[in-house]
Amino acid sequence: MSIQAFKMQLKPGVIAEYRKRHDEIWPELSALLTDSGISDYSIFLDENTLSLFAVLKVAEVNSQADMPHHPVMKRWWDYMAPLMEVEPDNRPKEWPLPMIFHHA
Ligand code: RM4
Repeated sequence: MSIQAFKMQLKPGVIAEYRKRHDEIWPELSALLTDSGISDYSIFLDENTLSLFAVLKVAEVNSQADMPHHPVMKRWWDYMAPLMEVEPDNRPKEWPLPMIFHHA
């Protein structure tokens, strides 16, 4: 298992909608995350900068690399694109955050 963290960027004026969509996360997306080896996935918001901080656990054996090609993932990214800074293919822009300290 490893812990990964990265940043994403929310657009202005959409905090409530972003939260609502995650409160109502699609069961098929939850299943895809779990089946891909991802657990303990949290997203935190910096309300000053609208920066989203994501942290998650990734199993030793995982299929994280396949997720961007999965139809459910693509559909979610298309759905979320109006709320986030995205790449041309609608996946969210991600800035990796290297771990500096961990207390287990
Ligand atoms: C985020 C973003 C990420 C996804 C989570 C579940 O808003 O779309 O890519 O992993 O939702």
